Amino acid sequence: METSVQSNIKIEDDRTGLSVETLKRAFADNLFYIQGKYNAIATPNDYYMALAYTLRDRLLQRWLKTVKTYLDRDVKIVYYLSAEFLMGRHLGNSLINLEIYESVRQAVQASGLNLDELLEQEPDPGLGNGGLGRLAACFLDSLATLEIPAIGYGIRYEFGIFNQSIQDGWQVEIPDKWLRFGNPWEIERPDATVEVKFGGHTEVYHDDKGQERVRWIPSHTAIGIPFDTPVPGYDTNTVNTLRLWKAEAGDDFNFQAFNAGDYDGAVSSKMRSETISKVLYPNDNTPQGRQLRLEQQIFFVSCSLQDIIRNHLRKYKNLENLHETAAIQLNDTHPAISIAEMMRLLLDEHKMDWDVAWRITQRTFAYTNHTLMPEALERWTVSLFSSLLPRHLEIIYEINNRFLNDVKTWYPGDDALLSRLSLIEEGQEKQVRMAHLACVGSHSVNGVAALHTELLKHDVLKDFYKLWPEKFINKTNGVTPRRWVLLSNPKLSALITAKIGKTWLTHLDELRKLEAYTDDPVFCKDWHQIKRENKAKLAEYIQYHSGVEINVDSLFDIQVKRIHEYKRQHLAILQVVGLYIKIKNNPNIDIVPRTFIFGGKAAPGYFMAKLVIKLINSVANVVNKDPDVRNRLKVVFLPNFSASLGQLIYPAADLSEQISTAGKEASGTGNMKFTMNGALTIGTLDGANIEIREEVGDENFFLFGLTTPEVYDMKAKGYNPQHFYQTNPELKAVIDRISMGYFSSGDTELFKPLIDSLMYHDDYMLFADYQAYVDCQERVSETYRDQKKWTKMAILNVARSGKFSADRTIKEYCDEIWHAKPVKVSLEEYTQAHA
Ligand code: B1H
Repeated sequence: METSVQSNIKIEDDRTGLSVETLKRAFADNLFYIQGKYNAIATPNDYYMALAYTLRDRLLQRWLKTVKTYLDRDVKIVYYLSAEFLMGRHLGNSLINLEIYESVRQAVQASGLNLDELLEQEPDPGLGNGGLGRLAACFLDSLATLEIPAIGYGIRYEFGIFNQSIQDGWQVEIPDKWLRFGNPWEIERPDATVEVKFGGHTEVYHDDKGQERVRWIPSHTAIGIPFDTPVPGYDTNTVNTLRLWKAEAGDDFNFQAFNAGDYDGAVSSKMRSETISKVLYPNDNTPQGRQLRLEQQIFFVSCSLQDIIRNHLRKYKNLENLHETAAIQLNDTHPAISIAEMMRLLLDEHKMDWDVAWRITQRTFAYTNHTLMPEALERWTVSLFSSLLPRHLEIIYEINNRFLNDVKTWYPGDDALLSRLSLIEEGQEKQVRMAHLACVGSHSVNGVAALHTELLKHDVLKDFYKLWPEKFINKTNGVTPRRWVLLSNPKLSALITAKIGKTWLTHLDELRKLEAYTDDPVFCKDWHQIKRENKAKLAEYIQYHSGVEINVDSLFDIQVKRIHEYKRQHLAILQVVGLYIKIKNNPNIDIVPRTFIFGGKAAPGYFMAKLVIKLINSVANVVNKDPDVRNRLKVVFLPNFSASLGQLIYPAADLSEQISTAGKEASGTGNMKFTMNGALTIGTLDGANIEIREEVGDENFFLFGLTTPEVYDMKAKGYNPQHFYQTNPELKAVIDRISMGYFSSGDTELFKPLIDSLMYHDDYMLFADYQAYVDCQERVSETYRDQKKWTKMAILNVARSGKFSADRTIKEYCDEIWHAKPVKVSLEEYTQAHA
């Protein structure tokens, strides 16, 4: 087969050709010339690497042509700044997006190998914690697919999110050495290195025009080396770039100290720089206020902004039109120091006047908020700022002065308003409020689901909303159907494509056409059969990795996400204990067999979350072994939940658990992945659940629990969890069972912190929602008894999930925030120019 790319070369090139024969030859060639191996001594990793390079070659011509197109033409580029990019494995995704999965499978098979096994060799690049990092990755996929010029900027962590193992029921963290065998997907660009300053002091001086300016004399520097990874779009020539920065010691490596015999001193300052990009902070929804974390933030922000400015100046004379060529999105406040850094670059390095610099900055930046959790709002002490980033602190004070002066003229005499809005929080220790910096310095502030944005406007950021209502906008999250349906669930995808063609992959709304088949018995039978096969595959994995045998025909009830009290994994486990007690009290009770599957990591320093994992495993240990249960109830904790495990799990789910306390989950994105793969949701009116229910229909969604206003109300009136414990005998029995040590070999101390927190505080209102949840689960079971009805509901969930494509989300960002337009990348010209 010849592609249009080669139409004027004629002979298929081994680096670009897509025929099975060429792929097979290229694969063998890469094994020999890159891995330096031949078949008899090649390891599975060698084969994976050889195949990865075969794919990378095929991406490269599109990639370089994309870069060239953006350089040659007047295009607006979207820069997505994020401390996290949870990209997932690259190989499978490249096969999908280049649409060569089948040819490569054949080429690999013809070489006597199995593609699935090679795909499993790839380490999952875990450069993120959870939803926020994965959202950044889905956005890059959609940006490339929609042919929007875009670059993702972040940190090339040497160690990503830890690997989780479970020992004696407890989480144990294992370092993630993901770069151990090399990374075939990245290209180092040492020629594009930049320098970042830290510490020291500032000085005022007068420039040639006699104007007062500030100079920053740092105490030390680090350098950032970019590593580029291609981001291919689906069914397009566009291949965008993810540019991640690695930190190294600057040129100020102290040779004098070294020569004078102070080896330790010289080496330790070098190590200090290299430490910056060593490891991802493993917290989700609770930032760590450590100096190194702030160093990471300024490091990748400064590298990225300098890179953006350098590239802009290569094309244009000056920076005054920067906002016309660049849209910079801040993924939460982690890169919010950008506002001060951009001002510093424009003022100090590019000698711009304040007003011009500020106008450009505000027009360039936009900020996405991802959480309402009060503890997650980043603040840095003024003392840390002044020692690490003295110039940035001055700029922040100046921004604040000017801002508060404006507020004074708009709302004279309202001192309380001033102190609420200030970028500086007064108190025992003064702190810089990063969300305020981001709001003031951006032209757009968005939440990630409708409810979340409303709560931002009327609660967390209400004072800013009062000043600038036009800045606030909602952008409900989405996920890419390429990775999360086509790659993860090939059988369902084939069934869908057989009925409605393949356009749904880029126009997910077309899934609506499936509604016509809900009463087609053959289609429904195929659908059910595919779900069963996906469940069998997961069951096999569980059996292999956890030794638990599960009933494929039981209801697979799944909750996978970071472990957090607000997400309420412990509510699910309380309900499991309730069910278990019912069976114990009446061993012949007629219940629908269920398998409860949990997965997720706890932040290493989050004791309560780790105790929840221990509780799940302890309940599993008792329930799974109890002969009275007779396999009608199984509990599994799947260790090391990750993007790649997600690809196995979402397609196998019957029921998706989305049970956070109303008003706490900003959006959720796992909820969308489950829905797209035909799971029904049991959930609260929180985050994007609300919109999922709106789309799929009330009758196809299992809703329970307090609403956000009810949660606020109950708290305001003085919530007393004891009341629920005392008045609900089932709940009491559950709590007592755990307290008495039933799941901890008689140890009554083990789960006491968890039980006490529920009994005396219950911040997330599990007790208030307990009965509603149990009753709702009963409705789930009754519905599951009617498999035909269940399948119909599942089909309708998929058919109506189109809104949750990240393509829809990105189109909205492009139209309403970035004002960015698609740019076609043509390979024809490339071939001619190249030939
Ligand atoms: C989300 C985070 C987060 N919100 C701080 N906030 C972090 C905050 O390392 N830190 O300091 C890391 C992560 N993550 C999630 O974002 C929300 O909880 C989800 O509801 C949402 O779907 C997701 C994407 O918007």
